[in-house]
Amino acid sequence: MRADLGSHFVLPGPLLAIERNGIGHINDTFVGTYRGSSGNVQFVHQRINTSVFGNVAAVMENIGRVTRHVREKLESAGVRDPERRVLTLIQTRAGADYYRDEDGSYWRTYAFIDKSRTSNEVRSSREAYEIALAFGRFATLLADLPGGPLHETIPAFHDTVTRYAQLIGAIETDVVNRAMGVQAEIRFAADRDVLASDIQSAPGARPAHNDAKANNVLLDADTGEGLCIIDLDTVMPGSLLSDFGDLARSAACDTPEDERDLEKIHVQPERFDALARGYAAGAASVLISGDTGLFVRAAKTMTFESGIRFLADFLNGDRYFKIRRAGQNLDRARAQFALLRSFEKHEEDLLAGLALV
Ligand code: ADP
Ligand code: GN1
Ligand code: MG
Repeated sequence: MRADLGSHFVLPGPLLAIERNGIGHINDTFVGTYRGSSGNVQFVHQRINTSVFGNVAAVMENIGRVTRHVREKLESAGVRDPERRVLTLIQTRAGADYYRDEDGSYWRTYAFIDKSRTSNEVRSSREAYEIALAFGRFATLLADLPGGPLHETIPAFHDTVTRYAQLIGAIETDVVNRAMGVQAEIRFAADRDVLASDIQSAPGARPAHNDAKANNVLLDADTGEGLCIIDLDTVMPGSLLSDFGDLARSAACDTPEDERDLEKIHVQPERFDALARGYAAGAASVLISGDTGLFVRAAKTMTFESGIRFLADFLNGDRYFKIRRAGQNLDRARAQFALLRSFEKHEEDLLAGLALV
């Protein structure tokens, strides 16, 4: 990040420090510390990944609409600390929500939400509940978003049939000669492509988050409460069941997404129950009858979809998801497939638990 980036946004000055945050797989995130009139203030600067998001204006229009709508609703409901419960876009000096620099990179800036943390590996059922409740409430807050449908920022994003076809394309092209080494994974996926008939079409298109994994919620560092939903690039028409499925694949077990010891990857039924209860409580007014009964199917579908996306990216030479070591996308795919096996094994138990939600 260039040191003068902040000068293009309405920020206090001068810049004292920049730190990189390495969590996400897509964008480049930095935290800038600035000297304000009453102490130091931090902001999040994000470079938007334009190979993933071809239409930055559409992404930013969606985020602007969603964050302003949520902010208004929180304020009119008299909720405490609204500025900690929704992202706040900082405007550029020209009055826009994003800035294009001299190199052609696109940047946005958010107010930094202090005393918060994200959880990559969920620590407890209570934490799982809080994360799910926050995503459920977010769905409720978006239900009456005015102004027509949001832009579709990535076409067919959770269309599992298309995702499977993309995997087949990657196998056939085999640009980096990796297909021979992953025959077992390819067979595993082929045996399960029935999942491609699926949850996405069930409730009809409505505003959804579409990247509802556990670490896209900021938790209050002191109380553990789910505070703020982040990573809004894919907020667009979708399915709440996809969102629940993403939550379940990322928070119903306590291993990292790229865990290499597959023996360690198990669904924890009490975590899954906590996620189902939390999501159902937060989204009670927007879930339709029968949705909760599809939560296990949603979890399996999204775990499968994530696995085939990681596998396809491995075959394509790791061009989409950032990797920090060779083979990481293959490890991620294998871990998702192990998790899918575990969902299959526990299916009856999980369904029985859902009857109580
Ligand atoms: P990516 O799209 O790359 O996943 P995210 O938008 O999820 O990027 O942000 C990456 C990380 O940056 C988050 O996991 C979180 O730790 C931190 N972060 C993002 N926005 C904020 C914010 N407004 N306040 C505090 N931390 C933030
Ligand atoms: C990406 O940006 P991040 O890391 O929250 C991806 C999701 C995947 C996820 C897998 C735009 O999310 O779809 O489920 O990685 N985001 C995009 O961890 O493709
Ligand atoms: Mg993220």
